[in-house]
Amino acid sequence: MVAGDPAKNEADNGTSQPGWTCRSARFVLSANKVTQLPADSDAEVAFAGRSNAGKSSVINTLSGNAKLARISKTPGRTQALNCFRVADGRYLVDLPGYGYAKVSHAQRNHWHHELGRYFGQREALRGLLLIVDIRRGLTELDWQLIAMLRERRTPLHCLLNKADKLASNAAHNNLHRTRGQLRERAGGATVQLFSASKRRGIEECCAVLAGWLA
Ligand SMILES: Nc1nc2c(ncn2[C@@H]2O[C@H](COP(=O)(O)OP(=O)(O)OP(=O)(O)O)[C@@H](O)[C@H]2O)c(=O)[nH]1
Ligand SMILES: [Mg+2]
Repeated sequence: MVAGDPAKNEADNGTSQPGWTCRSARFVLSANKVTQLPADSDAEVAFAGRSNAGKSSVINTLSGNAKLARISKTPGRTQALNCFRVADGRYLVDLPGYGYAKVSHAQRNHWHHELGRYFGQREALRGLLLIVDIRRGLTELDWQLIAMLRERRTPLHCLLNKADKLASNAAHNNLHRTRGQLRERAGGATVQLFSASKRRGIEECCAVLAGWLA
């Protein structure tokens, strides 16, 4: 995709944004440490959330490439900071999930340390996409992450993923409840319904990402 080419962007089936599109995402690198990521002077959006919430699936759905990020039925699949380039100096970063009990102590300590460093120091981080399983809602570990984001004043957008698993009424009830919780505890955070499997919510999500990485 040519950045800023309106003709090509228009043909992009609703995932287009000025200057770049999620569909141009290409794998760049897999980092075991924050220091291995692209230059901190660039701009990126991180995809975070509990293990198995669907972070990697969301990246694949937004990019229109089912094989871009590895997904798995088993929680704990992503064990790296996986970086995808959408435009010059613009990246999406798929983070390892948290909250999976069967990860080894060494792994958990490693990622606790690296994610603490990432959220504490990463200047390139322009916004966080928090992926939540709609059936589970926001959990204590999510709130800890939200608190870190508030401290550094980084925007947050929450996807209630796997919306296809609930009837429409139940999904909307969860959306309203989560919106209320975020209003109370997370200032300007926004939230939407999403389904990676049914490709639902793509336009709304891409518009948020485009705003952050403009
Ligand atoms: N029904 C349904 N299943 C989904 C959806 N999104 C993801 N899944 C499934 O949920 C499981 C986990 O998906 P992943 O994308 O690997 O989850 P993850 O958050 O990246 O997991 P970790 O890398 O372990 O942190 C897979 O079996 C996906 O097929 C969705 O919108 N609907
Ligand atoms: Mg993953």
